[in-house]
Amino acid sequence: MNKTFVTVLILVIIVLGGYFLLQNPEAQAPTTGTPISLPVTDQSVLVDENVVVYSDTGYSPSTLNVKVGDIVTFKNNSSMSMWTASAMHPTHAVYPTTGGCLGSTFDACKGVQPGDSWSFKFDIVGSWKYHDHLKPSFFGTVVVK
Ligand SMILES: [Cu+2]
Repeated sequence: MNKTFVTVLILVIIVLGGYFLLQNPEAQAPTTGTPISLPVTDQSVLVDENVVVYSDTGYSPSTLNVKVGDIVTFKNNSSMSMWTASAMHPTHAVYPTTGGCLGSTFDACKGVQPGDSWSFKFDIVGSWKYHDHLKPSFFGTVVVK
């Protein structure tokens, strides 16, 4: 009697254990077909950043290469105002567009405060020198190809 009870108990444990061993992997297996979406590199999101930083030591990089139609942002990280304008000081007439405040539209026409920036779109191929109208010893070049 006692031996039969123990045998039945062992059989029940084996059957239950087998049942859970078979059930658990099945329950944990992914059943829904939701694919893991990996981030896709979208080239159109990667906008070309053409930034020239103006600091208390001048413009950096001193020469920036861009493509025709690119916008260049002159960021004033210095402690003084920055008035970026086309060569030559003081007429600013080298960049061949008229209609700016002096000789060319490539002219901020005012002092840009520290922390602010000024942007200009280069539509003409060439090597365009510029300077800070308020501190003409600080200058640089934008090469447009
Ligand atoms: Cu000037």
